[in-house]
Amino acid sequence: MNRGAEIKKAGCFFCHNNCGLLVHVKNGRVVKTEGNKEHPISRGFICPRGKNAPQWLYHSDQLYYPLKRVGERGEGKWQKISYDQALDEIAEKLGQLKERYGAETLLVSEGTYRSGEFWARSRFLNLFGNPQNVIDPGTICVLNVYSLNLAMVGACNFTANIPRAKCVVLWGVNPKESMLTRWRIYSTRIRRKEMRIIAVDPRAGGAASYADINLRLRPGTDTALALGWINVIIKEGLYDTEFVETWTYGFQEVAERVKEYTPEVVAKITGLGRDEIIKSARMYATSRPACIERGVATDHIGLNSSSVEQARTILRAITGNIDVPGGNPITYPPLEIGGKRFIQDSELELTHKCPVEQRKKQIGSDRFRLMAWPGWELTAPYYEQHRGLPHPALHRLLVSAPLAFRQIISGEPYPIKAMISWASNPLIWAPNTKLVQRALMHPNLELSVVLEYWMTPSAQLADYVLPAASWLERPLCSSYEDFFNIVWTGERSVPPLGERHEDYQFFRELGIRLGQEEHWPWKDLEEVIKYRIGPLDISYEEFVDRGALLPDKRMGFQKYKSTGFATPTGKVELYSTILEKLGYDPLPYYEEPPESPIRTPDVFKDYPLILATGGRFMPMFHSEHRQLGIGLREKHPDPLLSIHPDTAQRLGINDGDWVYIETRRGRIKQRAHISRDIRPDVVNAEASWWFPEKSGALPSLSGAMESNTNLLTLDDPEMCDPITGAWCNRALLCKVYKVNR
Ligand SMILES: Nc1nc2c(c(=O)[nH]1)N[C@H]1C(S)=C(S)[C@@H](COP(=O)(O)OP(=O)(O)OC[C@H]3O[C@@H](n4cnc5c(=O)[nH]c(N)nc54)[C@H](O)[C@@H]3O)O[C@H]1N2
Ligand SMILES: Nc1nc2c(c(=O)[nH]1)N[C@H]1C(S)=C(S)[C@@H](COP(=O)(O)OP(=O)(O)OC[C@H]3O[C@@H](n4cnc5c(=O)[nH]c(N)nc54)[C@H](O)[C@@H]3O)O[C@H]1N2
Ligand code: SF4
Ligand SMILES: [Mo]
Repeated sequence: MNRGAEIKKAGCFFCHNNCGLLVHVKNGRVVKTEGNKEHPISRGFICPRGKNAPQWLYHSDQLYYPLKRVGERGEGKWQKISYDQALDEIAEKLGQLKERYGAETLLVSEGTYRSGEFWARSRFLNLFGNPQNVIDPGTICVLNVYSLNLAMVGACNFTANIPRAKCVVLWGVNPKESMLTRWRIYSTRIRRKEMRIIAVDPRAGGAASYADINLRLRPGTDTALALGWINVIIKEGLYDTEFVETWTYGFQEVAERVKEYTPEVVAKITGLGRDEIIKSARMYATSRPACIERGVATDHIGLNSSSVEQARTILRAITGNIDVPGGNPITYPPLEIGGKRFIQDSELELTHKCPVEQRKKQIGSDRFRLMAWPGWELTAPYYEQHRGLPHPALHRLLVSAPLAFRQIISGEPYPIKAMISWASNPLIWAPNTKLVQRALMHPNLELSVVLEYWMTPSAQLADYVLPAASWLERPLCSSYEDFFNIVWTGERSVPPLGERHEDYQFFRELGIRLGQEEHWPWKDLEEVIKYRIGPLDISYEEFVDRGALLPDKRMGFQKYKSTGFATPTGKVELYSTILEKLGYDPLPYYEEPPESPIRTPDVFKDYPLILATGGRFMPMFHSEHRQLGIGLREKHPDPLLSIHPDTAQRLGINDGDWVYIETRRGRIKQRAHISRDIRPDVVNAEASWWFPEKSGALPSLSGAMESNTNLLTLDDPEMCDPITGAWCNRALLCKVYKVNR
């Protein structure tokens, strides 16, 4: 054992589970990690990523010092400079650009939930006068769903109460690979035969292999299925009349809308059998309580993506499964302990500081209006009245990435001259990699700053790369973007290595240099935490030690009975008056995917397979953990394309062959993984691949153009979801052929 080791109770941030880990520190070095059995949520769980944290932290490729570009962008020539010099130069340039082009000229790119400090980015931008020109995968990852939930239900309503559900619908989600701590609950309950599972997934593997009914629909046809279920439930009188009458708005309009979506019509659209549609609708509606566990798949289908969540919300409501144990709870802050309140993210953002006239300058706010200021302004009064808190900007306000990259290149309607990218690797996460590369290298972009752990392909194209302190080097305090009334906590294990700084400190120090000094009183996260727990009777040491702060009564259900729902009508708006005010159809409707055998038959002739990109797999988390020697890549060295044996045989492809996957937009290669789990007309390509072991300079960019599925995805703004701006990573058309060596 590690004699003499100190043990720190950290919160792991290698993924969204934030497991509590015990970090063994010897002579100032992290030597070992293990699960913390006392953690109130993760209860001792640890996965291979968490276990390999020491190899990760001390890997020779990690960035410990700021770098300034000396050659051309992408040439790979860097000079080591001090953190202060980097900040001075960045602040000076940013100040000049603001003066010349206005505060809206800055764009921020960020990654999906990598820390609890999004409020600091918001605060910086509000004080700077920027209308939250922020791109983030949230547009296609749950934040779109959250915004729809706020509009229709008045709170977050997408979490599923698995421990008490009698039936769970796994809707385009594979928690076996993507939500490991949750999967533990699933597997216990599945083993005990305590719940039924309906999987809505074109694949049969992973979690879907445990399903009682697996609806292997044609990709992208999810709205049709959901509307078909509503049709059956209403026609057969399987809905909760009392909840519908008392707590919903627009039931008659819904009943009218779904008339056309008969099981026969839906069977034709989805490729499912009429009887399995009826049977599954009955199973969901009659096994109360039942919940829907949503996944990211339906956020990735472009045009019709909002309609899926609208229809799912209707399903949850009419079956009486909203906010009941075993259903889909509604959750919202603040965290209250003993009548005292933790200071939430939204209270730290200073949204009122951004001049109101700047709001209309947010990129695309006149086009994709729900996740922009027009939508925010409509939901804010209800949120604020019900919670007694400012309405979060955080990720309620996002710019659809395809618009932002186009604007960098065109300079229209106004120039984007500066970009700060933190916890984000847009060459890998954003759609249309070629366009992203053009934008990142464009002379219009006069300042490009990246905050990272590694020299990623996106960092290779920056002017400054600043090293960030990881979860092992900073304390954890996350309200999970204010979705819930829980706060995740953890202790700092070691001081930041080299010249690494907390992302919080970057925004603070940049802000101070730009005249925001009075608004940044806390020098680091520890001071921030002390401020935020000020009203509670708890010390800093106790806070970081606990792993999570839970409210007095963790899950109080049906509070709406006394407060109503935080919507304009005070009810669940099946017919959304907010979407109507924004100029959208207030009800869901089905639309063919942008590329499909039916919408684009000519394309289908040349690209006869349906392509899904994504499909989470262990041990990787997005584009991370690809570095050799941290014990993870070795377990999954190559990108895999899942293909049905019959399709593979027809194409002369054997298991393990390198194959090209080509869409109208480009081609990449991956290794064939032959699997009966996939439909014969569908292939699934793993997302987020790059190869850190390959040369970082152009043209290679660490292999970012070789196997990265975003060379294939569809980002035409006309094909994005009109409400949120979500683009298409799934339900695309492709062809596959062998790489001849
Ligand atoms: N190991 C690991 N875990 C992760 C992540 C990671 O990178 N690695 N990422 C995290 C993040 S940010 C996210 S968003 C989550 C996502 O986690 P999940 O929601 O589980 O996402 P995926 O596994 O990409 O896709 C889920 C399922 O959607 C199916 N699918 C594909 N197309 C369609 C379709 O058109 N309709 C339907 N109904 N299903 C379809 C796929 O077959 C797949 O089984 O995972 C989180 N957890
Ligand atoms: N084709 C296709 N594209 C997809 C998807 C798909 O399924 N298919 N999935 C989409 C989804 S749902 C998501 S969420 C996105 C994921 O996209 P992102 O969340 O942007 O994930 P990464 O590309 O891994 O980039 C994260 C980067 O942040 C760095 N990092 C991690 N933590 C920190 C930190 O605390 N501070 C700083 N400064 N840096 C940090 C990591 O080293 C890494 O390089 O990808 C999206 N893109
Ligand atoms: S990476 Fe593993 S140990 Fe860390 S939070 Fe995620 S599941 Fe838990
Ligand atoms: Mo995501």
